[in-house]
Amino acid sequence: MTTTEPAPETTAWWTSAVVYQIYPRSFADSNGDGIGDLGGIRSKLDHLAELGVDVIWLSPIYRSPQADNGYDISDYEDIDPLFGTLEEFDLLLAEVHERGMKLVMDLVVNHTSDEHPWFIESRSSRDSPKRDWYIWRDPMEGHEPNGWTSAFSGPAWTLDPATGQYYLHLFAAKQPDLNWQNPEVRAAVFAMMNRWLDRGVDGFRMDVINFIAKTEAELVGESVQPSMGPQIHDYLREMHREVFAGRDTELITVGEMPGVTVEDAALFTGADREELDMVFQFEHVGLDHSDAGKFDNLAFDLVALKTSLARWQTGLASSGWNSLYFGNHDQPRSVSRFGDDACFRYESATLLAAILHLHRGTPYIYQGDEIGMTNAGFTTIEQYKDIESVNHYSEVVAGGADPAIVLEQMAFRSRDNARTPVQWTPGPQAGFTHAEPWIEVNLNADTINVQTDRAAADRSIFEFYRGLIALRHELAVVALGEFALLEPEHPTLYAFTRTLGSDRLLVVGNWSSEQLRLPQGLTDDAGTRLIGNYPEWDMQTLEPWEVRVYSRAERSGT
Ligand code: TEU
Ligand code: CA
Repeated sequence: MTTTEPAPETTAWWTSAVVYQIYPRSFADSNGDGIGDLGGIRSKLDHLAELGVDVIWLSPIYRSPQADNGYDISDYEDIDPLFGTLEEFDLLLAEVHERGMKLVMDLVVNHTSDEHPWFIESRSSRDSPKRDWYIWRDPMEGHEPNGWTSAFSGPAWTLDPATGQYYLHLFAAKQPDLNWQNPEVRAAVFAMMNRWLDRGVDGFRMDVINFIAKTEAELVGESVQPSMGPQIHDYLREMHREVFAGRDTELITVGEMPGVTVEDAALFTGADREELDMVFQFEHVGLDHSDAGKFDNLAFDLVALKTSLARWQTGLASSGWNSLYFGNHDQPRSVSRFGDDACFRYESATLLAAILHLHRGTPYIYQGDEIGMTNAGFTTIEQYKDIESVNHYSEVVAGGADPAIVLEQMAFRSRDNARTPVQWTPGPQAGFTHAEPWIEVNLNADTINVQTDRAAADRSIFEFYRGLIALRHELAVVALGEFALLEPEHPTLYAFTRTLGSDRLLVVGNWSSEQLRLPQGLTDDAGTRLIGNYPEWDMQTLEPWEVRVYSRAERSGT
């Protein structure tokens, strides 16, 4: 493809769209049981419309025993009563559409719950017609068939005593993996997806979708995992044919893919390949810990982060598309992880937002990031609810680890950091619920909440996000401009340009809590400042966590 001919991706609506992720159980509780629900989401739609987001992605709301907060589904066709009903879902969908937004569902089809009727039938006997819908193996000399490990500690195989075979679960034992080699499984999943699209949903975020094709063992850090089989491309193309064909231009599809390389991603997202619109990659969120120890905290290195993101920008420049995120329900809060949430919370939260949103790709905002919510601050094991954290603690403490050290690591790394209730107002339970919340509200809720942030005239993180989203909607260069990293070796400066025809944006950010002298000439001829997080600025210096976006297009600064 030549550079004069725009890639097909560049005409897609989602190049100028921003997605907002809702983790329903922690968003807003409408019926006073301490758990967020559809009524809560409906009551906050104006907050999201005012922010300006184009798409809402809901983490799973299907019927589920909630062993992994809904990522263990026992009925794909119904809403969990914790969250509401199908009727209420239809109301929510209509209200989202009325406001000009789209709604994306989480699709968790690498595995089901062990309480799904498919699995209940599959485990009932070796001759069950659904036996082959899951992955069953004979014991190997009285043990697990191989050394694959579960992401939530322990082996990835559990013995079913009644039938004497092991079933595979890459996550919890309550999350058995479906066998995608079986065409009946694929047909059942595609039919279910079609029913949701017919109901009016606008696409899917696909949970660990690269795990559906499994081949032989591969060592990932200290844990042994199956490697991604080549059939993955066939499965995704079949899905495209069976589900998306004919309506894909209105939809958005994003595949979550731990371990995916940029070369793989170019294949998954190349427009002519008819697989996915974009993928969530993990390279940039894996730099500060090792695969072996998800809970180890390595020193943060900005050069490594810039190098990684720049490689993805370049790797998907001519074909394919990036999704952009610094946080989600599985990651620590971005301002606590990458910024300075103690001394420069407003500045570092807005810098992170500007840098992320000005890369080329579709940005994802995780709930609460638009007001700079921070890590949970938990200090006892009883405060944690996440299966990954709780299992990890038991496993390593049983193995002799010092509980105080494990808790310290978890305070930085646990998924629960991002799962505390959204802080709406000062006062009891931060306005999230009238009851006891399912997980504790952060102690800083009286100062960090939506009401207080939105009222903070010049220092509202929400307002800053609003400005960034508006820029993406207004300026083609934000959506499509070519990316070039500047000063790649600088340890604290994050600088890059975006260029489209004669329009050029320059982004300069100080990723540190110290003043920074800009390299000579960097901002000469930069043009007008479009957006920034300090009310006044000096051409040659960046204040702690200061970020500025300059434009050479004819447009007045704000
Ligand atoms: O996560 C997949 C994943 O690889 C990790 O990010 C995961 O959170 C964990 O750290 C594994 O070590 C997806 C979902 O986003 C996550 O919430 C689910 O728990 C998981 O799949 C299983 O469905
Ligand atoms: Ca509720």
